[in-house]
Amino acid sequence: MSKPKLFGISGSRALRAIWGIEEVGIDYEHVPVTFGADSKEADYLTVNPNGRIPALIDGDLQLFESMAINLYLTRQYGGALYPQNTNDEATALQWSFWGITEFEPLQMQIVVQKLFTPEDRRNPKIVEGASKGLQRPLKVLDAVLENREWLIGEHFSVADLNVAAVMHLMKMIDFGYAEHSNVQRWADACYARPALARALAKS
Ligand SMILES: N[C@@H](CCC(=O)N[C@@H](CS)C(=O)NCC(=O)O)C(=O)O
Repeated sequence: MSKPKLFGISGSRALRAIWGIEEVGIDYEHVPVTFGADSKEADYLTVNPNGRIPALIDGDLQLFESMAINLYLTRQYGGALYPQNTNDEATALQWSFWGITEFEPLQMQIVVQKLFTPEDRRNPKIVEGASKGLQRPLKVLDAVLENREWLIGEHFSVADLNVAAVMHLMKMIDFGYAEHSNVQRWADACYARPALARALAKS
């Protein structure tokens, strides 16, 4: 069988899945499709009809959505990165959905303002509102991490991977977690993982 193919450049949400595949440590082909014109080409649209990155092909499986890709990769190849019982598996799903529903939309408002909007057209109220809104999920995460190092069990798992991967964009806008020291400690530990460094080194 041919190697799994992972589509998408690291300077995008595809980083989440490149980090995931680097964590599981399998041999794979990286196809650096950008989120511009090449993600709208006919060939790529047969892989991800949404015209977005990342996407994965592994044997007969074609998959889009970064959280789903990481859940699949860790279940299939990740050993202890994937929860070993139904309760922990449900918790990993919970955190993955939480990341992209409770955190990402607010985070993206700030990212769009700070990274993609010319300075003279930025609206500080949007950044202020989203930053305030983020305090709610951050408080939740901080409380959960109060007496534990990782989101599930005693070691880094796909739950940490998916949530930290979603939150990774906050690093690019220097959004710190000063009031949420448990989040800061956990984020520092996640972002120190060699697999992330390898993922960031990809085009
Ligand atoms: N929910 C998707 C989001 C993917 C996504 O929006 N990717 C962006 C790059 S950061 C993209 O491909 N944008 C191209 C477009 O929207 O046309 C996931 O997590 O995989």
